[in-house]
Amino acid sequence: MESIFALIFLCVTGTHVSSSPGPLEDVVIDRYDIPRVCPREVQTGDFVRYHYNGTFTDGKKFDSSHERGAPFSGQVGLGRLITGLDRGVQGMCVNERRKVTVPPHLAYGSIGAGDVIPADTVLVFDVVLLDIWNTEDKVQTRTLSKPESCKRLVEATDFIRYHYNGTLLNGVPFDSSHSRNGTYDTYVGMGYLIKGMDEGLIGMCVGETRTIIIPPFLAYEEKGYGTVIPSQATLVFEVFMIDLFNPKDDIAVVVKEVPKTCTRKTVVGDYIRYHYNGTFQDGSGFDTSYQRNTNKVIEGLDEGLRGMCVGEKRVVIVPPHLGHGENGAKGVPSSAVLHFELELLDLQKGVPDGYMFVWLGDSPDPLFPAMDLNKDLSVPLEEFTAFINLQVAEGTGRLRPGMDADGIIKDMFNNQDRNSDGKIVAEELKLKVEEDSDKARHEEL
Ligand SMILES: *[C@@H]1O[C@H](CO)[C@@H](O)[C@H](O)[C@H]1NC(C)=O
Ligand SMILES: *[C@@H]1O[C@H](CO)[C@@H](O)[C@H](O)[C@H]1NC(C)=O
Ligand SMILES: *[C@@H]1O[C@H](CO)[C@@H](O)[C@H](O)[C@H]1NC(C)=O
Ligand SMILES: *[C@@H]1O[C@H](CO)[C@@H](O)[C@H](O)[C@H]1NC(C)=O
Ligand SMILES: [Ca+2]
Ligand SMILES: [Ca+2]
Repeated sequence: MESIFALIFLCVTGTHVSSSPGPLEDVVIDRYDIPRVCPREVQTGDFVRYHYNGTFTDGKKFDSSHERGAPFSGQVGLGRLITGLDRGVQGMCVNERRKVTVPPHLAYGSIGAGDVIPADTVLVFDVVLLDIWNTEDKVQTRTLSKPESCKRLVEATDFIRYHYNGTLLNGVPFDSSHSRNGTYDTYVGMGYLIKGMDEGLIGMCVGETRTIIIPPFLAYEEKGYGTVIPSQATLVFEVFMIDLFNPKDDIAVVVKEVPKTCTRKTVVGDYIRYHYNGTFQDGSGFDTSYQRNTNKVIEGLDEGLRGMCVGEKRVVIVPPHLGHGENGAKGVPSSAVLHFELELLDLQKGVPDGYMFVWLGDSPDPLFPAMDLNKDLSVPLEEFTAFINLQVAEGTGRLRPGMDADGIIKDMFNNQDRNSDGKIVAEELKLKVEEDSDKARHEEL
């Protein structure tokens, strides 16, 4: 079509005389299908993409973009189209259908075009507009919905997770994060995305839905993308922001409530019991629980639990690099920021890693006579239990907090009762003590 029109355009610029009676002076436009919403109309200088069928007035087809296998793309009003079509698509909006009847002097004149179009022929073009853009265009964004409070806006170098639906300007979808069952996760403003997306995502907040319209020169340009994005296509993204952080972020601690009396604050190694509500940035919950052991929590939470007193409530925000990272965890997606509402319920000084019982001062020396409370040279479990509980009660020893004391004591007893006859004798304890000083074993007396 382009080549025919270019050829003919040259011919048409000469004098033209209409020979048939009652000739058309100008193009006749029948806008037979106009979309309800028409945000933009074609103007001279715009680039357009459209499908068309070209017929004679008797309905016989002489050309069709469908038969050529691709819609026509070109710039309006600069002589790349026949004059009739340059005029005929003016004021058109995307998805509009119109019938443009072009008199010969605005088409192929008295010369015609090869053996396709005879001289002095009126042409009828059925046109549907698919895309419209201009080199002056900018990325357009429009917020569709947004949470009332927005603590933080997307900035360049942030890492974000979002859902999106991508369509062409005429509404035909080309891609969606939902089709992959996961969010799209990326750095923003660092060139990993098409230029228009890098720009259009800036300033969004978590929970916001935004439409981003990107002209082709800030998207996939002439190349297009695969079979889904044509050359020179305007792209429309609807984006829902799920999560946002910066790799430079540290944890954030917001103290909500501190009790009046606070005798001691948590330090590393303490045994604590706390309640927490875990949520993502969008407010959905991932976990609620009591947690017992600070050794096993994620780095950011471990840090966020320090310096807390019993009864205190705080919120700790943990970026993924101090949380479950790129791998995520059960119920936690890759690269998720975590919010914890914490309440400290109980705090006890702990025992060193790997120990079940520690002496707080010097241990009795010799140990066996001290353990053998009734001096019968034998220590059964009951006596051993009484001895250990006595140390705890008198403050000379401490059992690992947060565990079943009887269970720990039984384990300790079994460990000393070498021959498993249900009692410890002096010889067994001596063996054990020697072994321990050799191997510096954990967890025992
Ligand atoms: C052109 O003809 C095809 C069928 O051959 C039809 O699908 C299409 O709607 C017609 N009109 C336009 C503007 O493409
Ligand atoms: C997404 O999930 C649906 C249903 O759970 C499944 O049929 C589909 O194969 C999944 N797609 C991908 C890309 O994982
Ligand atoms: C995208 O489309 C899906 C379903 O087709 C819809 O649930 C979702 O809200 C749309 N928008 C975004 C930003 O994902
Ligand atoms: C967790 O959520 C429940 C229900 O909303 C609330 O009653 C409780 O105080 C919260 N716990 C913490 C530690 O904030
Ligand atoms: Ca005894
Ligand atoms: Ca024994």
